Amino acid sequence: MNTEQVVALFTKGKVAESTKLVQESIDRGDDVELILNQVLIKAMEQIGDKFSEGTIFLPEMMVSARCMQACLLILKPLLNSGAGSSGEIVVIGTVKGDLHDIGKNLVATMLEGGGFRVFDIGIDISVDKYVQAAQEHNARIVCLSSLLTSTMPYMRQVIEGLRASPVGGNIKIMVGGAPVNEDYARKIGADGFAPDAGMAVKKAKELLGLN
Ligand code: B12
Repeated sequence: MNTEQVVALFTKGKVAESTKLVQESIDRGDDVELILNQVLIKAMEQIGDKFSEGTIFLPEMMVSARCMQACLLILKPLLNSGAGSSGEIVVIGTVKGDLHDIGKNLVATMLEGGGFRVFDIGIDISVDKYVQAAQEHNARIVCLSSLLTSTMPYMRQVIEGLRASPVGGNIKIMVGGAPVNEDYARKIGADGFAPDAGMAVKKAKELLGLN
């Protein structure tokens, strides 16, 4: 299985063939993290690039997302192998105006695998909803995801809203998503950033002084 094959299947919306390819790769004994990071996520990046170049359009991006989600369902139990439960509570969501959730879902899965209790509050989440969820679930960490340069600035508003809320003193805020980086995270006042779901688990533990 290689990235080009996956891009071709994904952009044609071939769900059954895509999942078959992933299953065969697992059955051959290929490393699950390699399948995820070196093939599937790379394929999604290339699909994004093709969209930017104008060689594919929104429908292809939409069917690709459907294929990716089906493949992740197969990988999920293998990624989420559990590494000792801290039981610390995380609230995670994608910020207002942004509907991308594949990366957020992966981060949630990996955090669960890392022993956290995760409340995924979905996509298009306003400041008020983050604050409400953080209070309701007594969260130690709140995670914000943004995939659009147009929704990144909203993360700052969420951070300010959370800090000003009654639970503000007690929570750590972690941000991520393809256009986000360490510098930006620091600039908007986040406690932490991670470039991918695996690193997100390490960062979450570090923020709470676990390990
Ligand atoms: C799939 C996809 C879609 C799907 C989303 C389906 C879904 N359910 O999520 C659909 C078709 C709906 C879509 C819509 C749009 N999209 Co889109 N999309 C993508 C694409 C191809 C892949 C994203 C993805 O799933 N990647 C795979 C996952 C696993 O990676 P990830 O999200 O980056 O997450 C990883 C890390 O970033 C990190 N992470 C993510 N969140 C968090 C959170 C925390 C706390 C931490 C620590 C880490 C972390 O960990 C993850 C796992 O390793 C990207 C291309 C790209 N390069 O990102 C474009 C892309 C993001 N989309 C883009 C655009 C423009 C759009 C639209 C505006 C298109 C349109 N004209 O309508 C709409 C916007 C809709 C909206 N309001 O949100 C642009 C954004 C450009 C920009 N400058 O902002 C991109 C970059 C494509 C491009 N190159 O032009 N899209």
